[in-house]
Amino acid sequence: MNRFSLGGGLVAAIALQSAVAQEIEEVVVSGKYDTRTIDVTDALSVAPDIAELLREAPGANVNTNGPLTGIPQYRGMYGPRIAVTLDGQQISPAGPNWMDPPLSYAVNAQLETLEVYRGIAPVSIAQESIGGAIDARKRRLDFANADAFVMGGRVGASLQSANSGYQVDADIQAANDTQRFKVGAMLQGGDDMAFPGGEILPTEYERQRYDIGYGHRFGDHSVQLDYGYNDTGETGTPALPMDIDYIEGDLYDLTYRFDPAGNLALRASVHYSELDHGMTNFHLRRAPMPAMFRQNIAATENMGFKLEATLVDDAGQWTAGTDGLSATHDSNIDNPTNPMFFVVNFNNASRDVIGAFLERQHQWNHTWSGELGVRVNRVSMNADEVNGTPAMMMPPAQALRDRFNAADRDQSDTNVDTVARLAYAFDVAVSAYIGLAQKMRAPSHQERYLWLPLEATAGLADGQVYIGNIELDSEQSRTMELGLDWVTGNVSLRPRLFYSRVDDYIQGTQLDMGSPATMMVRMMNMANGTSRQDPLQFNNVDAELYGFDMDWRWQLSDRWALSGLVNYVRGERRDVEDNLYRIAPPNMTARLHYELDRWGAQLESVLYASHDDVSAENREQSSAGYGVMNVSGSWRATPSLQFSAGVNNLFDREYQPHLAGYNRAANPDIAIGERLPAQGINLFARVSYAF
Ligand SMILES: [Cu+2]
Repeated sequence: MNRFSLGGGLVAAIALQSAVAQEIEEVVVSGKYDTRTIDVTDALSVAPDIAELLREAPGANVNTNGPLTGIPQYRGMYGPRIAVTLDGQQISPAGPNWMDPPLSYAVNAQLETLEVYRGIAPVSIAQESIGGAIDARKRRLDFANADAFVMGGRVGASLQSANSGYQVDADIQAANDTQRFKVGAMLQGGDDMAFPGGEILPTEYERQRYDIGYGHRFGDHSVQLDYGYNDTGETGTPALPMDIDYIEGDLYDLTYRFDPAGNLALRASVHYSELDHGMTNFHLRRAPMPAMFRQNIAATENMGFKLEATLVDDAGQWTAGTDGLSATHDSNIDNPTNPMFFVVNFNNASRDVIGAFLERQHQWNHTWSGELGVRVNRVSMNADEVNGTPAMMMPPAQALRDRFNAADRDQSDTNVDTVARLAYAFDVAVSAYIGLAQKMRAPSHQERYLWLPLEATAGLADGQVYIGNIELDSEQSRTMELGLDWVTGNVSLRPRLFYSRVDDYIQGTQLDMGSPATMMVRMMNMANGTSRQDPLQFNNVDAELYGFDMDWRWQLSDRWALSGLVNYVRGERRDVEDNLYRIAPPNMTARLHYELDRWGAQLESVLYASHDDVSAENREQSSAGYGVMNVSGSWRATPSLQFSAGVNNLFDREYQPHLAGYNRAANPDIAIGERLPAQGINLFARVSYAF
C-alpha cells in the first residue's frame, strides 16, 4: 500500500494500533492480534470535514450539525464520550454546542492516519475513553541520515459540485539528520449544499488553516515544536440554533522524545491552545425580529501535558505515564440591537483532569496474548458566578441564578478505568478475542454548569433546552466484547459483539412542572408567543448499549475485490422503558473494487435501515431507511501525480440521515423541525502531487 499515492490530502488510514506501533512515527500498522489498518485511501472523499472518514470504520459514524461540525459516534456513544486526540493530545472545544469538535482541529491535508481504536481503547491512549478513542496523526518527515536536506510533501486541490466546494492544500517538509521544517496551508470553502428538493440553508462554509513546525534531533533526543492556526469563517450549522461567525484557534505543541538504542523510550509533551468562537442566529440564516437577535461569544483555553515511558521486553511491553488536561470555558450571550441584554452562560467554567496509567501488553506464546491496563483520573471542576437580564426580570430565572451562585460549584471525581483483553490464535488465519473493561467519564461543564435553560449541549441538536446539574456523578460503563479475526489470503472477516452496561449515564430528563426552569420556559413562551417544550435537566440514569459490527473483504481476483461493513447498535435506558437518543440506525456498506496498473475504480452501495427505536425523553423523531450509490475512480499519471474523480449519491436520491438532526433555519424547501436531508448528486474531482 502506497500511502502517498492515493486520494490526495484526504488519504487516511483508520487503524487499530498497539502502543508499540504508536511510538514509532510514520509506521504502517501491522502485526499484533488486535492491530490492524483499515485503509480508507480508496474511499476517496472530498468532504471538508475529516469526521466523514469515520464512516469507513466498523462501529463508527458521525453526528452532523453542519458541513464542518461532525461529531464522532462509536457504537452508540458520541461527543465527550469519545476521546479524540491530535497527535496524542486532547483538546476541549470552544463552542458550547461543539461547532468545533476536537476532530475539527485535525487537518485533512496533513493527515497520515486517522486511527479508530476498535472496541475497548487502551488506557494509555487518552484520559476519558468510555465510548472509544480516535487519534489523528499528522504526516511527519523522518530525520534524514546525512546533513543534506531531503524534501517531502504534497500539494493538492479538489472541487465538488453539490455545494461548489473547493479545497487547495499544501504540506511541505524538509529534513536532514538533525533538523526538520514543515509548512502547511489549507483553504477550503463552499456554498449552500444542494439536495434534490432545493438547498440546505445555511450550509456554506469557509476555513483556512496554517501550520509550521520545527524539529531538532541530537543523539537519541529530539524535540519538535508545532504551531497551527485555524480560522473558520462564516459557516452554517442548520441543525443548531445559531451559525458560526468565526472560530479562531492557536494551537501549540512541544514534544520531547528520548529513543535510545535499548528497550526504553520516553516521551514528554506539553500543549496549549486558545480558541475563540462567535456565533449568531441572524448573520447567515433568516434573522428573527431584532428583539430576538442573539450572539454568543465563547473562548476556551486548553493546557495539557503527557509524560510517557515505554519499556519493551521479550514478552511484550510496559507503558506507564501521567497526563493532564486543563480546560477553561467562557461563554457570553448578547443582542447587538439591545445593549441591555446579556447572559453570562459559562463564567470561567474549568475542568481539570490529572491521570496516571500503567499498561502491560503481553505475548505468552504463539497462541495467547493480552493487554492489562489501569488508569486513575482525578477530575476537578468549578465555575464562577453567573447573571443575565432574564434573571433580573423573571422570578424563575432569578431563582435559577441565585441557586447556582449559592451552590458549591467546586466538584471533583476520582475515576478508575481498567482494561483486560485476551486473544487466542487458533492458527495464522483465525484468532478469537475477548475484552473486558470498566471506563468512567466525569460530567462535562455543560452538563454541570448550564444554569439557564438553553440549548448549549455539546451539539446534541435535539431542539430541547436543558439545564445542568452540579451534583451529577460520573458515568461508569462495564463492557464486554467478543471478536473473531479470520484472515486468509483472499478473505478477511472481523466480527465483534459488544455489550456495555452504563450506570449513571448522563441524559436529559423531565423536570417537575413547578421547577423554576420549567416555569421560566413557559413564561418565555407566553411572552414571545413561542411553543418551546418543557426543559430537560442533565441527570444520571442507567443505560445499556449492545450490538455487532464487522468489516470484511473478499479478493475475487488480481483485479477485482469486494469489501464492506455491517453495523448494528442498540442503546436503551435501564431505568425506564426508552431508547437512547441519536443512535446510528443499522447500516451496511458494500463495495466493488477494480484495480489495473495505474487505474482504480470503486462502486459503493450504502444502506441504512429505518429507525424507530428513538428516545421519547428527547422527543426524537423516527427516520426512514434509504440506499445510496457512490462511484469513484483514480488514475496515477506518474508515481507522484494522481487524478481522482467520482460521483456521490449517483441517483440523486433524497434522503434524511438519522444522525443529521432537524432543520432549525428558515428555508422554503425544508420546514423548521423537519429532519435535514443529505446532499444530492455530487460530482467531485481531486488532483494531488506528492514528492
Ligand atoms: Cu457555536
